[in-house]
Amino acid sequence: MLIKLPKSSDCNESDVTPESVYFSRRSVLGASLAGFALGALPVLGQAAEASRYADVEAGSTPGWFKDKLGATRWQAVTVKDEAITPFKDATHYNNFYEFGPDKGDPAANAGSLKTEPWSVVVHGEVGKPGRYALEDFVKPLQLEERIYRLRCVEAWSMVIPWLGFPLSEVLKQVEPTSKARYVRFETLQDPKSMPGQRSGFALIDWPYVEGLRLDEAMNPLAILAVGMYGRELPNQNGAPLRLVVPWKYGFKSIKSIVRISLVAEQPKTTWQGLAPNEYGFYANVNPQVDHPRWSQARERRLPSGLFNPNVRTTQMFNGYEEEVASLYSGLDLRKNY
Ligand SMILES: Nc1nc2c(c(=O)[nH]1)N[C@H]1C(S)=C(S)[C@@H](COP(=O)(O)O)O[C@H]1N2
Ligand SMILES: [Mo]
Repeated sequence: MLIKLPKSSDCNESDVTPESVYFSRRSVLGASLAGFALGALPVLGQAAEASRYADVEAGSTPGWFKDKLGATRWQAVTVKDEAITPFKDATHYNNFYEFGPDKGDPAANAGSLKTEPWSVVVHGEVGKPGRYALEDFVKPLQLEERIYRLRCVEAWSMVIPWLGFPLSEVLKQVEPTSKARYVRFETLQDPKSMPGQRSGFALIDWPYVEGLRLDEAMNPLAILAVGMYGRELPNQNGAPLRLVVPWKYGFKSIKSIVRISLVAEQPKTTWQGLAPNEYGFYANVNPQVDHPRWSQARERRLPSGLFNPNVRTTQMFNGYEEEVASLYSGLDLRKNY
């Protein structure tokens, strides 16, 4: 599969001090990245690549992940001239309400999540339904590094180097039937290991549910991630398997997935169900359509502090307009927020 790296993915703003991490990567790959096609990318050694992420804590690295990591296609998609968010921020400023409502709760509490063994049920309008052990689920897939902006609906953002594979590859393998029009995802429900599910936080009707239209799910930018920063996913970031949809607000990128269903009707999703006037099914990043309680025109890019809030302009579709705008031609994005 060949994905072109469109120019609009690149951000040319130079108002952010690049992290040392970012510079060392650039010096490895040099200028040869400009305008490349995926297939032309050099495959670098695992050690060289992983060492770029100097501030990353070692994980437990399950065996199936180690096997995959060696053949990773590094930098399959990247953002130009934007610093990668430090690992510490990406793993200590989280939304994962199953582990509590505050940004620090997931890092403090997600250690109780047991991610091995893990299985994923694929069912509904598919030719090949089944329950797959995670290691079997990932076996036919090649890991790719995708460096994406993540824009939360709360108006903060990060740049995260994910490791994952295109969702389309998984969907093709399970053979959606002609009735399949949407994909529905479900997070693990386990009040024993997820304290937020015991307290019934914010009236969420667990499990957390998200969904995409099938054509959105087939877009090459939509991935299922199993890692970040050259290692497996930390629990607080949605281990062992999460969705990443970079042109949509972060709440679409559902964590710790146990069920993927191909369905005919638009799924009822968690945040839309909680506050339908504030959170829509589409949730495309759109600086022109404000949240009822705050503007979406700008965002705080982490790390962001009192003296340097690091504010930047929010881009249409989070900077992925060229790749995804055609999915929404003829759709009123004000009504379908
Ligand atoms: N299961 C589940 N998935 C979730 C959430 C959640 O609370 N539960 N929060 C979402 C929100 S609001 C955001 S912004 C992202 C945050 O991902 P990160 O913590 O890895 O940055 O995860 C999303 N996925
Ligand atoms: Mo979010």
